[in-house]
Amino acid sequence: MASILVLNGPNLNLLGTRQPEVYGSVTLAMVEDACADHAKKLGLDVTCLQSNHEGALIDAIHDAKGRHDGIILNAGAYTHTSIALMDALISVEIPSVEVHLSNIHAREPFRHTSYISKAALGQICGFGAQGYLLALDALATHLREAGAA
Ligand code: DHK
Repeated sequence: MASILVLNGPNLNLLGTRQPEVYGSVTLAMVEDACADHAKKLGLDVTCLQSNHEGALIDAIHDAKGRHDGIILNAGAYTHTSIALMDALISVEIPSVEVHLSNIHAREPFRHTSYISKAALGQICGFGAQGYLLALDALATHLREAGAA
């Protein structure tokens, strides 16, 4: 069974209470439960991790090599700043989908740039927590077409 790492970055542990008008009222635990349910329907295994620390996120991406077949990453604000996270994703060569709850392109200009996009298969943003499930669908299709699932 193909395995997917769902990785969330800084401040996403505060989902549910953090600016609900922007990020919604769903908690991270609810997002992770929904990912587990949806993955089961798709025949995928998921592991969920969240960290507020850039180095811990990089370590998680390195550790994913040989363990996970795909990565779903919401890097939070590191999306817009972290060349190191981009390099980590490129280095491990694991197919990745970038997710954001909010539509980053409709927000402040500094959120329009994503280093993660340069390393990801694609980006899903603006659909709230549903974005993670759409990312699972995208990865399931990608892995099936690549013969990896
Ligand atoms: C989450 C964050 O924490 C922000 O820093 C990004 C992203 C957007 C989101 O929409 O999920 O700019």
